[in-house]
This record gives sequence, structure tokens and C-alpha cells, in this order.
Amino acid sequence: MKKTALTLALVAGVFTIQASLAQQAALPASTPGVAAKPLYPALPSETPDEFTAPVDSFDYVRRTVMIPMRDGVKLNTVILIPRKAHHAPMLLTRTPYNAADMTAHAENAQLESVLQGYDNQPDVIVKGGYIRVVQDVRGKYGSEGDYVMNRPMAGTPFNPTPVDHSTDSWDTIEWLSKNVPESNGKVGIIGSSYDGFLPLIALVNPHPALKVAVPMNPMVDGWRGDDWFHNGAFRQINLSYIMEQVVTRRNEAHWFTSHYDDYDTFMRAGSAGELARRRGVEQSGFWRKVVAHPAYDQFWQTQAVDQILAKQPITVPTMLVHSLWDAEDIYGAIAVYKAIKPNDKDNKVFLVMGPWNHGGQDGDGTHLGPIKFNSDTGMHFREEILMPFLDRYLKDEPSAEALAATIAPVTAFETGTNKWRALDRWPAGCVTGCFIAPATLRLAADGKATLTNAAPTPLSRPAHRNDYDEYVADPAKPVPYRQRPIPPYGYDEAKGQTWPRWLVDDQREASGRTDVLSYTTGVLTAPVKISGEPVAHLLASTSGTDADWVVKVIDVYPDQVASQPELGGYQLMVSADIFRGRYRESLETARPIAADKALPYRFALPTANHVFLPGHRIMVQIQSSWFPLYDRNPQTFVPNIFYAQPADYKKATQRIYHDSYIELPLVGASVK
Ligand code: PG9
Repeated sequence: MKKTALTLALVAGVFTIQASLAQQAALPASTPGVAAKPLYPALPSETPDEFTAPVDSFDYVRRTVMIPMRDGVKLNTVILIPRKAHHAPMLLTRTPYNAADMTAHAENAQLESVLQGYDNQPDVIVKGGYIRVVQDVRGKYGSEGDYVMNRPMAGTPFNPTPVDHSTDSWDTIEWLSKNVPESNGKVGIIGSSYDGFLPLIALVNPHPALKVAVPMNPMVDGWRGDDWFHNGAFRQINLSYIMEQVVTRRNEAHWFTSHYDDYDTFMRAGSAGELARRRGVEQSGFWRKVVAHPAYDQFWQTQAVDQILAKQPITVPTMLVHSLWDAEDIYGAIAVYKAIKPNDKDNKVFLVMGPWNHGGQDGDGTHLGPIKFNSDTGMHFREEILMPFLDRYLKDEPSAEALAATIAPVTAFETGTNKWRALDRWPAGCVTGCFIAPATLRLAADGKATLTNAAPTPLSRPAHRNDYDEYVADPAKPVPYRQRPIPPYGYDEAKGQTWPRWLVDDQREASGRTDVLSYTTGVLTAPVKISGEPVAHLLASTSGTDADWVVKVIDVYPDQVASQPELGGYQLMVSADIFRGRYRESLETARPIAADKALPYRFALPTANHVFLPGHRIMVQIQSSWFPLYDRNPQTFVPNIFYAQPADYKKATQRIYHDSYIELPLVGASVK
């Protein structure tokens, strides 16, 4: 056929099909209940009715089951069983972060690859021959039911239903102990962060088959010092989480940023409440609870897990794991330890603290940012502490080395010297031969700090009215919590998201600002060791009627460090926190601050276990914003800062009197 004729024929053919489709488009909608007649013969589908993966070569069997809870809600539960498992113990993680995703890190035949997901300690689990169970909590991903953030305990004013995470844990363990024939019926529960909060709640009326719990970096008190507020200052960087985690079952709605630099995204919006409005966060039921409860009222107090557990008998061996540079839940593990250890008559409570960021114990523990620890502290924890601990309580026949392993009541990494310390309690500077006494690091004139063993003295009024330093805190130029541009909260280093290690950022940049006060000791000639919580005792005034106070205890490195030049003069935070001044008199009730009046403020800083080495100096920095991690204080008293208006944000002159000091938990050698 000539080319021309062929072309015409093709064109005609196309027109015929198009005409036919156009006619169909014009057809009336099909009659309900009457199968539409096929318009043209369908091609046989290439998709089978059901695909069966050939998994015989896999070293594990994957089962997904919907476990019924006592109220009928079924929870999606992934069970990974090593191919040869027999009488194997089970290790359970309950999570709001997608069980299917967490157990399919690598689509391959090897269980250890599959478990390289979030917080799974694959090396311990696979070497230990454990059956791995990961479950979506009610209301998330594959599970049924309704999602409530950190679901309050059943029967409390904020959860009148008969179910919570303790009943869901009980029902899950009941099912597992009776329906996994490859197991020995014993269950351990482990997890970090939210997945660390859930093991703690499983300890309330625990199931008898629950033999051990390992809550790591747990969410414990969202207002005092974990994810939502620190001493009343709102952690607005979590707005994206409060939206994405809540507004859809499978986290399908996504936050968007308006600027490359998170500092600008939050600054342009003004208040956290306004940014929430612009991003639709108000559709999150949890957000509406947060803005309705800005103070430490019953909503937060009744959910404080340390206080819940303080009222519980301790029947399950529990290993609390704390990260010394935890950017998310630096309060929880220590708070629970302090609350339950006094009731621990049978020595079932253990504490491990390491030089990690949030969840850092799961990975490479050789360093954090530029700070090196001379060994893989993560591997040490998993192999020498966690594995024998789990084996001992979960296996019918623990290995000889597991039984022989010495698991101290407290295993604490000492930063500065980079040594692990085995202790019998916390806080403790050593097992014998030392003591801890509160020492006074006074904030003196000319930016000097003086350390004395003098016991702290209560602050009431200035010893000398003109003995202070002052700075202007301007809400239009808040102090960045890290060097700008600040990438959005996230864990993707490829996108420059180094949030997880921001607590070890060099604080030099801040110390050069006129709205940051710095007080520094002379060069130390002997080691200074602190073990426990420093406490800030400020005598401060503001020309405003509200104020935030940020206090940082910093290890200043020698001006030159031959082995690591970039550490020359490095200013490393070892303990730091914020306090929102409106709660000075009561955490439950916000009150205006009397302007220009020197008033005392006292608040604890996070736990440290640190040695300031000879050649180093101790520095204290004080400032009135930490942005955009925390929302700005307008510095004029408003009923609810979430709804502060642009006109409310005013400069203020802050004064820190030289009566102020930091109480340091100084470790001294006992006199022989
Ligand atoms: N505790 C972590 C977190 C909670 C809420 C907001 C942001 C982080 C976590 O569960 O990952």
C-alpha cells in the first residue's frame, strides 16, 4: 500500500476510534443495578486474582494477624518467626509509626535485613533467635479503632472508656502467649520514644507472660520536659508531627514549609497558633487539646507516666534507657527512674544512660557530631547489656554468658573521660569512695563564673542592687537554637536534617550575641565531675510582664585541640533547658511577672554525667529565646500565648543579678 494511502487509512482509523469514544462519552449514565455492557472486548488482565510470594528461601516466616482487643477492636500485628524457631521468646514493639513499614526495611530473605528499620536492635534480636512482633496501636495504619495521642489511662477524666494501652498490651500478650506455637509463651516489650512510652504503660496491670520491659528514651511528661513543652515553653517545631501523626490514619497528609530556613517559616507566621491555623493543624484533635491546656493542669498531670507508675507495684524487670543528648525525650527515663526506684524492693529496675541522641543506642555509638567516644557505645549497650538482660528473663535456658554477665543496677557512660561506670544507684559518682555534694557555680561580674563548694543559698532579693548584667531580648530577633539556615525537623541527613544531634552543636555563635549572657570559669587545673541534675537558681528581672529563661551549662574546650583541631574552643552543651517565667509561682497557673522586680527562679536542668577535664572551662549561657524550637514569649502577659497578637510581642530589658548561680551535683573523693 502506498505510503499516502497507508497514512490516510491510519488517520481514518484513529478518527473511527475517537468518534466511537466520543459517542460513548455522550451515552447516558448506566442504569443502577444493571451491569454496563462492555463497550469493547477487554484484554485479559495480566494481574492474577491473588499473588503468592515464593518465600521458602527466606530465613523467617512472616505472619500478619489482626488481634482482637477486649472491646472488639482488632490490632494489626506483624509476627516474624525465624525459620527454625522452637520455644523461642517473643520481643514485642507496639507503635504508632507503621508496623508493616518497620518490618519491611529490606524486601529480602534475611530477617536481619528486614529488621534494619526503626529501633529494632536487629543484631540482638537475630543473634538471640527472638520472634519479632510489631503492632500498630489502635487507630493507626493497619489497626482498627480511634487514635488518641499517648491515649490517657482508662477511667480517667480524659479517657472514660474501659480501654487504653495497658489493656491493649494485656490483650495482645494474652493472644501471643497462646497463638504462636513456635514460642515459649514469654514476651518482652521494647521500644524507643513513643514506642518507649508504650512499654511503660504495659507495666500497669502487666500480663503474667510479660517477662521484661525495655523502655528507651520514653515519652513520659509532655509538659515538664519531653516532646510538647519544656517547663511551659511550647516546642513548636513539633507542629508538623501534631498534624501528620493525627489527621489521617496512615499519615497521608503532609506539612509544608514556606521557607528553606525554618527560622523564617515560624517567624513569618508570628505565633504558633497562627502557623497552626495556616497549616490546618486545627483539624488535629490533639492540637485543640494542646492549645486548651497551655499550663500544667490536670490534663498533663494525670498523664505523667512517672506519677502513674509511682503508684504501681514493680513486678516486671525493667531496663530504662536514657540518652544524655536526647533532643526529644530528655526528661522521661530519669523521671521514671526517680519515681519507681524507691519502690524497687526486688531490684527489678535497671537504668542505662549513654552518650547518645534520641534512639542513638540503636546505631553507631562511636561519636555524636564531632564528639568522639573512643568505642562503639551503641554496640556495647546492645551486646554487653541489652542482650544478656533479655536472654536472662525471656529464654528458658539463657546462655552461660548471659547468666554470667554483670548487669549493674545503673550503667552510666561518663562523658569527658569516655568511660562506662557500673553503679548501684543514680545519681552516684562512683560505687564507693566518693560523694555528691551540691556546689555553687556563681555568675559573677565581668562574665566570670566562680565555682565553690559552698552550699547553695536561697535567693530572695539582690545583695547589691547594681550588681547585675543586662541584655535586650527582642522577639523580632529571637536567638536561633542553632546556626541558620535551620532545616525543618527531620532525620534525613541527605536533606541536611541534622536535628537529631543539635544538642552537641557548638554554642560559640550564641556566646557572641549581645542578647546572650556568658559566664566562664578560668581554665581548670583538675577534673570537675558532675553526676545528676544541675539546678538553675536565677535572680532576674524583666521590664516586661512575661519572660523565658534559657540556661545552658557548657564545657569549653581548650583553645587548641591538636588531635581534633575543629574542637579548639568548642562550646559543648552538657545540660540545658528553658523555663517560661509566667509559671514562676505555679506550673498550673500562669501569672504576670512584676516588671523590673528582681525575682527568684529555680528549675532543674537535664541529667549530666560529665567530667570537665583539666584545660577546659565551665561556661553558663543565659538567654530569653530558643527559636524556632520554642515559640517566642511575647514578653507581655497574655492569657494564652498560642493566640498572642503581633502587637503583644515587645522588646524587654532582662537583668541577671550576680546572686544567681547554678547548683552543680559535684562528685568529690571521700576522705580516705
Ligand atoms: N518522641 C518522639 C516524638 C514525639 C512527638 C513529636 C516529635 C517526636 C517520637 O515518638 O518519635
